[in-house]
Amino acid sequence: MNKLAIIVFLIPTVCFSQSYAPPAGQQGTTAIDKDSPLFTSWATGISVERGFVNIEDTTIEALGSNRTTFGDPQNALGASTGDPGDIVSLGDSGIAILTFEQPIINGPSFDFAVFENSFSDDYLEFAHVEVSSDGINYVRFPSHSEVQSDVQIHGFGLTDTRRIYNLAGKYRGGYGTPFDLDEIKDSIDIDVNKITHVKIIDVIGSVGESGTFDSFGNKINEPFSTPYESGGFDLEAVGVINEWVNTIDYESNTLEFTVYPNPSDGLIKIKTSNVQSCKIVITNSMGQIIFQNNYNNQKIINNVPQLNSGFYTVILSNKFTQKQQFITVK
Ligand SMILES: [Ca+2]
Ligand SMILES: [Ca+2]
Ligand SMILES: [Ca+2]
Repeated sequence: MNKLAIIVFLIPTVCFSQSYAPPAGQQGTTAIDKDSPLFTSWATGISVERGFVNIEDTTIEALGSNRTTFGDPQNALGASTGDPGDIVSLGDSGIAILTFEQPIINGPSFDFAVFENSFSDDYLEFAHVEVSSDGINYVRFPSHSEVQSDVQIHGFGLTDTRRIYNLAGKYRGGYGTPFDLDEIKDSIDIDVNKITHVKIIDVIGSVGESGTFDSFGNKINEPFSTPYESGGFDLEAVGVINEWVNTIDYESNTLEFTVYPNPSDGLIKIKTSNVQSCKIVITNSMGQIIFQNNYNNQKIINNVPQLNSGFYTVILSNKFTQKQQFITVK
């Protein structure tokens, strides 16, 4: 049973309870520290469509604009700094689309995490998270809010994060909210092993007409309105945990080596690119193998026995390709 199905199953009993992970630092949290070695890379590209300062009255302006203006979009690129000013403010229903050097894949457990800049564990602004493999078709992570939707949480109101599931902004600044592509692996519009775009969409926290919904049709009640230049979700960074590694190209493209000195007096060394595993075979001028050995992650190979004078072929190979060089021993 996937997690969504589990949530659906639990709903009748968990409504308005606190079903989900607690704040950063507490037992059972899913928050990931910005300095965690889990992160292998960070977003490298961004486009932002700013949302309104107040989507329910678009005549309201902050600093002369009815859309948010705080922070350069570039602030959301690169590693999370935990600096509350190192962000871009999305405004009501604002959108940021992040791209990456390598696609994100559905590896073990969580695959990426989104950082907001909240200064506390309970002043929380949320965003929906969607992913795409082509920049056209997006799939939204299933989310759940157990926060009541009768009384509006005001602009500086508080939220118990244990009532929130799969919305970015669940954790305070410096701690990423993680997402697991396994939850949407059956979606037909995306390839969860080749996620090229992550879209962050500010939740409109109003319990009125304009409000946005979780995956179960509940209005998501969060601080509203926030009529400031820095209103809405404040995107600080997106960190990648599981990224695509082109193993084949890596191995074949980097299969380079040098034999030195050449010519030699019979003692040679072989310098290889940092191949993960390779085999070295040395044949004499009659094609007879006079030396062979396997190596792992070895850059300098210096255990080749003394060679008698003559001509030799040094062959370096791995499971993808092979290359050779001719050497002379005087
Ligand atoms: Ca995963
Ligand atoms: Ca919002
Ligand atoms: Ca940042």
